[in-house]
Amino acid sequence: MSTNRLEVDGNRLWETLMRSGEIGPGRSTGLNRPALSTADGEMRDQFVDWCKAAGLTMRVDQVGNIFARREGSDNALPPVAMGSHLDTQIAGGKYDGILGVLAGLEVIRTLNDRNITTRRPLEVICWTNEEGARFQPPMMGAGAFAGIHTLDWVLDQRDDDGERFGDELERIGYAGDAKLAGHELDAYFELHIEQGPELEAEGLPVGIVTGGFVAFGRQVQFHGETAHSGPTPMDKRRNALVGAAYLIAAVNDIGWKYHPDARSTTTRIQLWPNKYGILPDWAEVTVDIRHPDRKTAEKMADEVSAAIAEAGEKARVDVEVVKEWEFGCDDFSDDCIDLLRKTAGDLDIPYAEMLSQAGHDAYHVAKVAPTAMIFSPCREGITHNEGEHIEKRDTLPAVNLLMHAVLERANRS
Ligand code: HGY
Ligand code: MN
Ligand code: MN
Repeated sequence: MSTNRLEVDGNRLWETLMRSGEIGPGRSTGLNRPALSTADGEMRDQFVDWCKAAGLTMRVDQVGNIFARREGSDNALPPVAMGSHLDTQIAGGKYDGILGVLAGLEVIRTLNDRNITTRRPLEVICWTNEEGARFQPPMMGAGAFAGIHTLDWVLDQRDDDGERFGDELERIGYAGDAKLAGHELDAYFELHIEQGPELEAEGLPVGIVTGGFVAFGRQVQFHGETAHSGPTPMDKRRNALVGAAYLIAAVNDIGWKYHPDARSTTTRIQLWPNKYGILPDWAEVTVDIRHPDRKTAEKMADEVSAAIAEAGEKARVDVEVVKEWEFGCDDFSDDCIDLLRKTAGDLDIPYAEMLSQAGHDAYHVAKVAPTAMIFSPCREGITHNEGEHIEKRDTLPAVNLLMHAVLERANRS
C-alpha cells in the first residue's frame, strides 16, 4: 500500500491532547504546568506511560530530556527524531510545545497500527524547560543537549523561591543518568503551533520554517537603599524600582523605534521589600529583545545596554546584568527543509515558508543535528494565553506531513 495514503488517527491525537490539557489546569481554559513542577512531573509520567504502551523504550538524560525510542530494522543507524516540550507558561495554552510531542507519539501509534517498520530507529523527544518560565533562560534542556549550557550550570539554576533546578528534577523523578552529550540524531523534526496569525489568515494548514528571529535576553538587577518614602528628600533617594522603571520604559521605546519588525519588552519585575512606606533597595527585571535581522537585533541590544547604564545613573542606583542569553536560528537543515517541501507537494498540502518569531528547542538542536520545523495554524495567533486554540481539521495536515517526512528520512538509503 502506498504510504502516501497513510494518515494519523486524528481522534486519538485529540483525545491525547485533551488528556494532557487536564494535567496542571490554569485559571481558566489553559494550563499552568511550568518546568519541574508537580504537574510537569505528572505530565511526564503520563507521556512515559503512553510511550511504553506504544512499545517504546525510554531514555532520560541528566537534565531530564526524555527520548522515547522505536527500533528500526537497522538500529546501528542514528534515530530520526520528532518532539518539542510539555512544560507550559503559568498562563499557558494546551498546544504550545505539547502538540509537537504528542503528534510524534501519534506518528508512532499509527506506524504500530500499520505494522510499518522504518529502516532507522525513531525517537519522540520531550525537552526539559523550553519556556524558561521558572528557570531562565528558555530552551534549557535542548541547550544543554547541544552543549550551550554545562550540566552543573543547569542543575544549579534557581527559581524565584530559591528552588534549585537539580533538586526539583530529583523531586519529580526525572534526574536521568543518560549522558547529555553524544546522543547522535540523524535528524530532528519539530511540529509546533505557529504562535502568529499568518497561516490562519492565509487559510494555509502548514508553515515550513526557514529560520528564527534573533532574540537577546537580559536579567538586570538594580541595587539602591531602603528609606522612608515620606521624610527622605528626593535628592537622597536611591530607589531601585525607579531605576527599573526608567529601563522598562526605554526598552519599550526601543521596540517602537524599530517597529514594525522589532519586538522589545520587559516581561517581569521582582522587588524587595515591595511594601508600603519604604523605598525598595532591590529590583530585578527581565528584558526580551527580538528582530528578524541579526544586525538590527544587535543594534537594539546595544541601545538596551546603554539604557541600562542610563537608568542606573538617573535613579542613582547600582545596576548589573546578572544573566544574559541569545537564540535565533539560521541553521535549519536545507536537506530537511527540502524534504518538507517535497513531501508537502507529494501530499498536496499547501504551505507558506516563514520565520519563527518565538524561540523553540529546534533552534538549539539544529546546532548538533539536521533540523527543520513545521508550523500549524492557531486561532488568531493567540498564545502564551489560556485562550490558545487549534482545530483538528486545520492541524492534521501538518501532523501527516511530519509523519511522511520522518518516514522518508528514516527509510532513505
Ligand atoms: O521565548 C520564546 O520565544 C519561547 O516561547 N520560549
Ligand atoms: Mn513552544
Ligand atoms: Mn511557549
